[in-house]
Amino acid sequence: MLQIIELEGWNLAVQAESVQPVAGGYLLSGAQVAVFHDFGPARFYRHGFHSWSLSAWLHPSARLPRPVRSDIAPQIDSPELLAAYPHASSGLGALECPDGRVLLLGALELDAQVTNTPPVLRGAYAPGVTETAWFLAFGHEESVFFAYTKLLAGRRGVRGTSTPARVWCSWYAQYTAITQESILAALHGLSATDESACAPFDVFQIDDGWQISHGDWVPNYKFAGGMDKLAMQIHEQGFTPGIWLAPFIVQPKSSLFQAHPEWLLHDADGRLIPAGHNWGDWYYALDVTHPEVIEWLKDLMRTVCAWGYRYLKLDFLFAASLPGVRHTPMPPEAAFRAGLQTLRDAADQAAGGQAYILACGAPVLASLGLADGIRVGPDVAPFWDNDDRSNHLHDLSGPATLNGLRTTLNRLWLRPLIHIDPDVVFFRSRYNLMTPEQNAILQDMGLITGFKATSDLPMWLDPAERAALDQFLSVQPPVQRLSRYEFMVGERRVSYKFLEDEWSA
Ligand code: 9PG
Repeated sequence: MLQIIELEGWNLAVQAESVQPVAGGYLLSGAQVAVFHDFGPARFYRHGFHSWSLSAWLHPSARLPRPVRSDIAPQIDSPELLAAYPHASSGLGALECPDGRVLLLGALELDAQVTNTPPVLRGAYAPGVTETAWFLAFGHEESVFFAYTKLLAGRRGVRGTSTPARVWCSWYAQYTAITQESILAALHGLSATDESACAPFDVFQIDDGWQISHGDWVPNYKFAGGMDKLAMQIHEQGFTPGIWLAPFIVQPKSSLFQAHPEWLLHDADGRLIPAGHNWGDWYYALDVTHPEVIEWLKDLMRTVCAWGYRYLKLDFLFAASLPGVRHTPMPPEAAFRAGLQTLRDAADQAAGGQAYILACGAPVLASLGLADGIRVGPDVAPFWDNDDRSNHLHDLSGPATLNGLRTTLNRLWLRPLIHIDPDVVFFRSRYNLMTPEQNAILQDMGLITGFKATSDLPMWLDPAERAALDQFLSVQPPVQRLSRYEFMVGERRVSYKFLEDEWSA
């Protein structure tokens, strides 16, 4: 049916199976819906598929070429969205009409995309999706996004309502070069019993570099003392032990890859589908609907929980959603969510409900209600931009503080549903190429999201930097959003206006 809706002077024609007014907007149904508007050229809110995928308000004149490297497409965004980049959006999309108010079209079920083809905003569910509800709202930006979160909360659930833990994470200091000794040195440098203690952290998290390979989640030669002993030592220093895993991906060098090629996602011709390229090789994805894979995943959760880890950073999770032939056929986000549900249930059971799951590289809307926290942007880095990736390869998902801030800022609306992790901030000037202003604006994002993490090695910080870190961790100033790009953080006005109308003509 086609229904005409008049919204305070603006005309919309809505094509859907049904259109029904609800609080704050309309409920639509239909595998395909279309909203015809008379806004003229309008900014478009594009929401990326997973943690690292570009989310931004795009000016109608924005020239944003498609990322060059199609071979690593799933690591950047969903392959379907990249086909219509950047005017296709994951789950929801929005337009800013000339008076500044916002029209939002948001899916209430998984596996949907919204595309901007002026003067039409289209919503489409993936083939095979049978529940096809949408929310359409018009009004002040913050209120329409908030109304959408309320409906998502009812459908998918809410986690992460408490104050997020303060996390020390090993990644952004030593990357994969961590050793048992370097981890212990950092631990003792941070611990409360140390004279020069600076750090009221809650979680001490070991990142990538401890395992033999992605697939063989056993400690490598650098962690010969065992991960259980390390968890005990972390616990003894008063921190919750945290560990990084990428449970859905498999490297060719792993024994898992050799032993169970049939567990990996293949295309219809039986060829392996690469999930991406990192650590110097291609990596592949598990079919998380395969009964033996499900058992293996449960076992992995039992193992790390039995070692004593309670904060689980589960990374590269998008891999479960690749298009491919599955043991049990299902659309991409549904497959991912089934895999995350397996991990959630197994971790809850093994840790008596005390496991915290931070989803990373994860389909965002499909993680709601299952993960406690989610990374909402690409990796930050001790540098501002990533010229090769951003400007030459047109890929805005690469590690760079600018990329992290941009996508995080455009996902702040998710906060009522889940802890949103903007990634770490830096207090060190050592091994840091950012200006004091760039550092400060990144630190402010930690305060705005309330998710506070750093990787700075305690011995890298001078006394003033230690004091600044201590202040950051101990004091939460009130935060008020003044506009899309401006905030009051305590008494300070903080502006991210440099993110407004990037790439416009
Ligand atoms: C460990 C890291 C850290 C980090 C995660 C994830 O597109 N890329 O090239 C790309 C590289 C690294 C990456 C994400 C994307 O980092 O976000 O916090 O845990 O893995 O390997």
